[in-house]
Amino acid sequence: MPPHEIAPPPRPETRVLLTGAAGGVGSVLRDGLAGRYATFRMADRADLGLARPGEEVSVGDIRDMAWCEAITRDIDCAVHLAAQPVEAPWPGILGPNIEGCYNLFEAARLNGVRRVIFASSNHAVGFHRTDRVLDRTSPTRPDSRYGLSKVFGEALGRMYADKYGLEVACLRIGSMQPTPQDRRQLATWLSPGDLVRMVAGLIDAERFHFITPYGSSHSSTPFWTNDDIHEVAFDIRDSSDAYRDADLPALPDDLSRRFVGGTFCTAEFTGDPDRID
Ligand code: 15L
Repeated sequence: MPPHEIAPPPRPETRVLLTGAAGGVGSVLRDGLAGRYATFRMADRADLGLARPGEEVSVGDIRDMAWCEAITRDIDCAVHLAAQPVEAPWPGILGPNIEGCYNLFEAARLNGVRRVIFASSNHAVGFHRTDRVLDRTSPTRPDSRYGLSKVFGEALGRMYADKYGLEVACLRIGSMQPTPQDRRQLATWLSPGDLVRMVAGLIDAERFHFITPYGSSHSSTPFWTNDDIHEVAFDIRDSSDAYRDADLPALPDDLSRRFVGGTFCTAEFTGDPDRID
């Protein structure tokens, strides 16, 4: 059995780009989506090693517009992961997550790429309370400069969908880990297999305009629901409930437990938690 059991693609002729292919999420997708599509182009600033069978490989910087134009050429669907992946001082966010994200969407438009799947994050909605269940109508509430950059990417995607007709999915990834690492992740955990199946579902979907699905496996204590997203039928098979009785650490304080973004919310926090409804 392949590492992540998954149905064959309805359109194997699809040409797919994966930016950030050397990262944690990217490596899982590189393995899990291998062999599915006519073109499978890996792009990263880090070493990607030799191209594997059926792959193309390109090393460059997402801040470089010429490179972005080169990697999006002859592509139907760009899966855009390349980014600073956690909170950082502003200059570390600005280059890859703002300028780089713009470059990728603009290069995709110039090259006639039909669909972009943008790796957004739960930190785009991190300052929502954990005692509510979010859906696609919930407003963004970034919990960090990193979360703010994901809101930027989502707004950029919305503009490219509405103005230029790109199909855009912003997958608000929870916590992609082999297993949940703490009690918060009983709500946010996304198994590697479900990640692969979700992204494959987004690549293979017949059509959508702009969607912001949440990326997590099943949970009986969810922070969000995808019930209202009818365009894409996700094949989610794993559940964090299998780890509910495990000896997982709780987050360190009340504040980080109160909000979806956990410790991303408490870092640098000088606000008044009771004013955040
Ligand atoms: C993210 O967006 C980060 O990229 C990842 O490192 C984790 O912090 C994850 O969110 C999470 O919230 O667990």
